[in-house]
Amino acid sequence: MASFLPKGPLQTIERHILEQQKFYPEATGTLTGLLYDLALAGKIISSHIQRAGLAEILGATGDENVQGEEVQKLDEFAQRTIYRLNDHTGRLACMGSEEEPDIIPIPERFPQGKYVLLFDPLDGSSNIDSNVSVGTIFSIYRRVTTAGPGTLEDVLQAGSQIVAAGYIIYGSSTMLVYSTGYGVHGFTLDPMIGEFLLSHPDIRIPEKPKYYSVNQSNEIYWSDGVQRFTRYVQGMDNGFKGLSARYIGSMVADFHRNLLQGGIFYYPADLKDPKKPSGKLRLLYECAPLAFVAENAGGYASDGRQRILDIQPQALHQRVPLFIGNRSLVAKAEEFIRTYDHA
Ligand code: AHM
Ligand code: MG
Repeated sequence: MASFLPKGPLQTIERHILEQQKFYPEATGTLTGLLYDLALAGKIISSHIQRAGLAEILGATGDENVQGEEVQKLDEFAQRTIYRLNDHTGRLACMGSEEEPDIIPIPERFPQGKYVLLFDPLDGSSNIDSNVSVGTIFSIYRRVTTAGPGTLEDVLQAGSQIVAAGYIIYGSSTMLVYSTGYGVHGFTLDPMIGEFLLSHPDIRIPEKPKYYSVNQSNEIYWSDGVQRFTRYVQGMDNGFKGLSARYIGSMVADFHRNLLQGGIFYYPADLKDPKKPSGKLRLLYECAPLAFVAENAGGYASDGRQRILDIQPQALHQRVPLFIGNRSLVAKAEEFIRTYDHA
């Protein structure tokens, strides 16, 4: 297999993260280390995902695979990997994960740090059995309390307070995309050398959108405004050339495609479904981190009425409707909702 080598100077993720540090004169290197450990988690999870089909076969007789390791569900594996790389470093005050009901404390025997890490270890994991792309989503905040173990207050912060956020997509190749507020940068994992190399510097969402991405089977449950907006993106409204539909059902993959190609992803509220009155996606673990990435690439994210990054979370697993992608399209969704839906 040939190694993936971009033309021009090679830039590893480590070097890139270090260079980004110059934007923060007060930086101590803690955030740099934290991001680097997330990249490492991405490599470990990626290699495990690639063997997922085999692990199933090799582990078929019992609970152990051929290496004598316990065969785990991949999302549990991803959860444990991220936790164990970050519990002892002294960088974090606490963590929060989509897989855990409560905040995850740092064990008392380890030093408490100044950051908070929130993550969805393996978003879209129900797709794994069909070999469809999945992803890890992360965001980092500064703690707001001053000392001791992190608290709920440290975790329930609006997305506007995010210090860094991004995702790792496990697709036909593995990519890490992140922002610290100075552009959005994408790295592709070269499996031959085990390094993330800069392949997509300074990603901007193209002005001209191509795709709309939504689970349209839910349409009967959407508000009038959202249904009319959908007609609009399909081009059934004067003056707008319709977009093509693409829906993977794995948000990181849907978001990533639209980030590179232009478009909008949305998961609206389901008005008649008591299980999803605010949609499906979680503000802290899914919506806010990707909203931060979208805005830093020139896009925008809204719940249909307000900027996602301005929402003050009330609960760890709070769900919100999400419209994310090209700024003009998300603003259009807000306009339809304002015009046709009564608050
Ligand atoms: P998960 O966190 O349980 O994996 O669910 C989130 C996923 C997103 O990746 C995706 O956009 C959405 O659920 C798909 O939901 P649906 O099957 O309702 O279209
Ligand atoms: Mg998820």
